[in-house]
Amino acid sequence: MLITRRRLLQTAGAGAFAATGMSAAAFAETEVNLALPGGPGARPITTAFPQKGAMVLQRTRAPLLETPFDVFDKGVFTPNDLFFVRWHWADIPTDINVDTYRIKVHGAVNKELSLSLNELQKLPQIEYAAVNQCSGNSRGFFQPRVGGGEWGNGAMGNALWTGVRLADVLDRAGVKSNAVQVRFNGMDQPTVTDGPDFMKSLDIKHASDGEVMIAYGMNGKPLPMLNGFPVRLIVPGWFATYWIKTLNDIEVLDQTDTNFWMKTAYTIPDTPHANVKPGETGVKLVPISKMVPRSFITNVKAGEKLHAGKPTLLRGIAFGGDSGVTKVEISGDGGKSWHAAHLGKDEGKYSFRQWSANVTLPQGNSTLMVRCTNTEGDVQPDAANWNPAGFMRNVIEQTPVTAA
Ligand SMILES: Nc1nc2c(c(=O)[nH]1)N[C@H]1C(S)=C(S)[C@@H](COP(=O)(O)O)O[C@H]1N2
Ligand SMILES: [Mo]
Repeated sequence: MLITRRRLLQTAGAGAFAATGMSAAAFAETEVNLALPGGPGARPITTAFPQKGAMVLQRTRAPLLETPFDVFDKGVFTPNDLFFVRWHWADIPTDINVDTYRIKVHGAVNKELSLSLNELQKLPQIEYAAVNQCSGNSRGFFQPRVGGGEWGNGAMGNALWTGVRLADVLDRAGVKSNAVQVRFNGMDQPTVTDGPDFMKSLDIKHASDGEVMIAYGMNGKPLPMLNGFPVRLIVPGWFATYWIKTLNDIEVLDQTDTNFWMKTAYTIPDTPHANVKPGETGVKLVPISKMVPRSFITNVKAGEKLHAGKPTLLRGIAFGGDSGVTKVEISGDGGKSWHAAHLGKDEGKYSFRQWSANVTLPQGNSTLMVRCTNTEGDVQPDAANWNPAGFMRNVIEQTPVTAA
């Protein structure tokens, strides 16, 4: 149902994609300053991408579009047209024929499947809220600077996802007893000869847990083309790199996947907070996996002037990573003292959670801070982590303000 409605948009989508060949400057309407410590923080705001509103333009081809941070102050769910976009290869699908679209299930299975979208939608429907966050969200704040997309904090979003259990699809195919992992591939293709196709794998136990979803709905609507229409994988609590878009190939593997995107890219130091010293060598690397807790103030910006001696309302969002939010605390004095914030409605353990709190500031300069503790007892660290890929930032963020 969610999928067929979307056919109307196909022609419009394909035409508008021609714009993605234009230079960034050609459609820069306004600018935003991401205030990145390592250098140029100015980015154009663009409305040139199909089904997308005003987005921070990080790169045109393949599209990297960041959600303007103000969006996170407006609600706990990120609207589809403002949801960030990230693709590795520029050869991305611009036109989907929903009648001929098939999801192939093959490899170590008893019966190969070629599922149409109609067949997929006949499986039991599930729905939950979950945060999709790029491993490199906030990479632009790494010091010393690292290579890669210099994101601010907007390479994340929270949506209500609707779809079917990956486990139900695997059951229909009948997974063989020698299965080790399940590999996911989408319609996008490398644009250079011998470029590695973007594919990600999950262990068979994880893939069969009944939570991992093949989603066709996002906030009650079809997925925008740039976010993976018609279907994408949802791996709640895990970084977005596993959330394969335009999913059309599921392969059950009888050994551990060693493809480039599992073995080489998207690996992190096997250390607390994936933290190493710049230049450090000989560190064991493991594939990135679970997210970690984060929290943000969304209604006050760095450098803002506030009133002294009376309560100022702070509000924002928090998420637990791969578990729920237990506690959000705020500090108005740079971390010397902490006070519990009020938590908003619980939309599920993988969702953003809104919080609010009052803080009374003295005259002069103050540093506002917020920190989240998840239900596993994990709390955000005081010091920023560092690794060469710029992954897994979750330091307690600081917002300097003045009050008079
Ligand atoms: N098919 C496909 N799926 C993909 C990717 C990709 O390049 N191709 N990138 C992954 C990464 S690294 C991220 S951060 C998320 C971004 O999801 P979004 O564009 O819906 O925000 O998609 C993931 N799924
Ligand atoms: Mo990502």
